[in-house]
Amino acid sequence: MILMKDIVREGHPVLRQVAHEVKTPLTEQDINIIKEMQEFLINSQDPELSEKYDLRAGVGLAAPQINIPKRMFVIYLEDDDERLYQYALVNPKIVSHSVEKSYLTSGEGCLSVDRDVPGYVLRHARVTIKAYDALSEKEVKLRLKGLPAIVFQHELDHLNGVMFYDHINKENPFHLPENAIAVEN
Ligand code: LHY
Ligand code: NI
Repeated sequence: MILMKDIVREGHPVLRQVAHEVKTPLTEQDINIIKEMQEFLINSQDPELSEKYDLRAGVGLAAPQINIPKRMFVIYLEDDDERLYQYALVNPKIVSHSVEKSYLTSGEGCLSVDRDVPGYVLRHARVTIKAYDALSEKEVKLRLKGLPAIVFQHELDHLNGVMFYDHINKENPFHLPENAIAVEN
């Protein structure tokens, strides 16, 4: 079972590495890693289990965050309409995206960052993704917007050694371009 002590924190070199492509279909070992990562997110959102194991609630987790430099991540998130976004994506790629940007009004955080970093993180408002989906064991094409699109881009960044605060404007952390879409979470 993955616990907070297993999640590497900023300063660890794996978080700055470009993660390796993964061979598909997955090995049993890779499937197990993905299952553990999904279990972590589900437990972290469960009031009793998160308290019992002292887990910080999360909606996304990338393999490099548990010191596995492979291109895979999991997302487990319910949106306002109670739609569940549950994905275990391998070798994900953005194949197209909107010109329009969006940002989380509360800023972003990260399970690998134990401090508050103020500022807006501008993301593509809409993305089209291709990936191997470990749940269906198929190549999938997804279109995401709103919070799921933001979480996807945050996790994809982890596969490329990028942290959310790399995107924050240094002179003016709360600077917004015209027409950026505000996303609440
Ligand atoms: N998890 C964050 C979490 O709280 C992801 C996230 C994404 C937070 C966007 C806020 C905005 O679930 C991670 O840090 N995973 O990498
Ligand atoms: Ni993160």
